[in-house]
Amino acid sequence: MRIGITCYPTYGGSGIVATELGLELAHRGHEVHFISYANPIRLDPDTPGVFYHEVEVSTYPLFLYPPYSLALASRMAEVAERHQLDLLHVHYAIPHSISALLAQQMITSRRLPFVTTLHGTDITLVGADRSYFPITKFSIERSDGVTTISEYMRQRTINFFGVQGSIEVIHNFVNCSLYKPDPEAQSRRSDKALASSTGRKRILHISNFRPVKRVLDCIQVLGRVREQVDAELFLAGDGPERGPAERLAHELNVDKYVRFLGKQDHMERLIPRMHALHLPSEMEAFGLAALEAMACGVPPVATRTGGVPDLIDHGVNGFMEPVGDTDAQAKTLINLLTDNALFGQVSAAARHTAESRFCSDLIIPKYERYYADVCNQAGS
Ligand code: GMT
Repeated sequence: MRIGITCYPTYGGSGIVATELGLELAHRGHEVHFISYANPIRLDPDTPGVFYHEVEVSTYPLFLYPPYSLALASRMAEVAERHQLDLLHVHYAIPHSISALLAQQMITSRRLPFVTTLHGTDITLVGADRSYFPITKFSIERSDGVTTISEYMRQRTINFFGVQGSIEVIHNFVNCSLYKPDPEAQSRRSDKALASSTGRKRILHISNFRPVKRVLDCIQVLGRVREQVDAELFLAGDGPERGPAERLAHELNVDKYVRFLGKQDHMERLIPRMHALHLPSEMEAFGLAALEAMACGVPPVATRTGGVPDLIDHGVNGFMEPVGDTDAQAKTLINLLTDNALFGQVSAAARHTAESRFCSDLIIPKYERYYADVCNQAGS
């Protein structure tokens, strides 16, 4: 098939899923055209079968807010015509699905179907905003196909928007050949590249540092953990809560044990060197970071929220504690980091979950089948 993919190209789960999906599809022989304002961060445009089309957003004195959605729609229609795309697949409802709808209407010679994948905050935050609620609902109703990444998100979208029509759950996935355990790196007592001192346990947090991620809880929890375990915290990513997190680390006198790594391009190299992933989010539609950690045999300590229970079986392949309960999160991390037998069991179960349920090889064919169904219906 020839597929056009649009996503937010910056850091964030939806862009990562879209990019990895495009790469996997290309690997399976499809022709994939990314249409966005920048090259998606994990995308190597030299990959065979992958093409990148930039959306140029011109400024004009009248445009206080340059109309990106319109420039995107024009580019989608142009690329779809020139490359005879079979389908557009947009990730994150606003504004991508509205641009896809416009592109569909601009092409009069045939019907170009489009699929929208809902990732989380497009529904829970943006879609809940009064200014965007009606257009989000409209965009879902007008999509030829809608998928989302957890059962929780499916229910929440139906309940909140009262949308008719089916929403398919296709979970997040991970490339299990790339994301894999590295027992030697994990058991190494120090790590020069990370400037990690001898014997310290390494806790990782990955996010875009938005308030919904509760990064400050990571710092609070580290403070408690350090009362009993010589541990340090690595924070990968960047965003608005970085400054407050740095200040809190200083106030709690743990700044020596907190390392801000910034945006990282090769998470598959970083994660296997860790002993735990801490994901204390207020809301997580699925929790891709937890899945990537599990594939590397790094147990996640997450919050029981949103779609996380689709992934984590508490006490078996990871842990879930209440949102904001930093005492419970610290206690769980202390147990995990001090009980080698527990660590070994959970680490192995985490890897097994990733391999047996969420590996790309299992999930990508679901997208392929879904695309075929949508194209058949659009053609009939
Ligand atoms: O919050 C993020 O990490 C970014 C956000 C996005 O939309 O880019 O991620 C969402 O999509 C990911 C991929 O499908 C999910 O794994 C995350 O759980 C989800 N984040 C939230 O719901 C907060």
